[in-house]
Amino acid sequence: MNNNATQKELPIISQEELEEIKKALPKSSWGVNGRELLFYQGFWFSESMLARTLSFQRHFIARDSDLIITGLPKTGTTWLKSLLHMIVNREISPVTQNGLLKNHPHELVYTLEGDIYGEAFAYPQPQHLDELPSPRLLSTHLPYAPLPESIRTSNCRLLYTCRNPFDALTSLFHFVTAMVEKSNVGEPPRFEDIFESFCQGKTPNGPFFEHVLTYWKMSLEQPDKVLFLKYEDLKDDPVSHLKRVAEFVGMPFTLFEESEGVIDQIIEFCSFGNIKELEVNKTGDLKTFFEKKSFFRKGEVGDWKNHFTPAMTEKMTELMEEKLRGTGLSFKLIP
Ligand code: PPS
Repeated sequence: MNNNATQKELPIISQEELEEIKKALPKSSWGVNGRELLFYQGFWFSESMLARTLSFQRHFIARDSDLIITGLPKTGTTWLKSLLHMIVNREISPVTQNGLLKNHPHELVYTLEGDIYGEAFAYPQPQHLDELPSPRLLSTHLPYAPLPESIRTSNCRLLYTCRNPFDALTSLFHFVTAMVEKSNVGEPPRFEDIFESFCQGKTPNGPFFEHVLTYWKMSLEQPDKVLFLKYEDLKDDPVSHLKRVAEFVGMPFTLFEESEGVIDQIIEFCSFGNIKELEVNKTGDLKTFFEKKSFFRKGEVGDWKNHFTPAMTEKMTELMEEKLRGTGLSFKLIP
């Protein structure tokens, strides 16, 4: 892959073409005010995310040096963005002056199909990507198979974050509820409706287990290409996992840094309690429809216990056992 390759030419995608593509796709509601998801390349996307995804697929050119965070929504993306930003920039901006003091993590690590491509540009235009210095820190919620070809074939590295499905679903429910309340359009969703959709695989970028398992498999087959991280592991043993991340991106901590406490400083700075309380994350919006604070809710393992009925617990447990059987993957459900 040519490391100097640049964005493919605009225009992104025409409305006409999009309508043609949409017509041919299966559709389903998912318990949020009758909003529809469309089934594209084996996964479910909202209408606006489909348009952005198509643009992203067609136009993005990866650099070998790119570091791309991937994962389903609500599985620890914001946390990993913070940690990765600090690991990569630790020489030029130490903890006391780091970029997270003045920027929300999503403003430092762009979500490709959310911030860069599509109709509602909030931050940079696609050309801006070419101006970012290497290594570029980027992110996407896309499953593995629909990723732009250059991501799959270049030497860029993927850091996958996942979380147990019980907490991921609970977090998604609260996030969507906050979005509906902010927009003042329609009724807030019901937990039981989102639960049923989730079990049927119908949530944005779902099916959940298929998303997780393709990256899991890739991480076993190509460990230099895909690093697989679990939210619960990061909570349990942040030091080891921070070291894994730093090694994976080719910037291991030196013994001197370890003895100076750099790892602990990064963990502490990015801890839920600290980062949630930063002024920059407490007020204002990201684009127009997300409140910055909605990306920091409880930050715990096991909050699902406050939402699941015994019947839901049984159903999700059975589904998880069925999907993960023989894969070697398991999740921790309580702290
Ligand atoms: S998004 O919209 O996909 O970017 O959301 P994502 O960041 O993947 O997930 C949001 C959940 O992660 C929690 N969070 C954190 N946990 C621990 N430490 C830190 N620093 C942190 N930052 C965000 C956030 O609170 C959401 O989980 P819930 O369970 O809803 O609290």
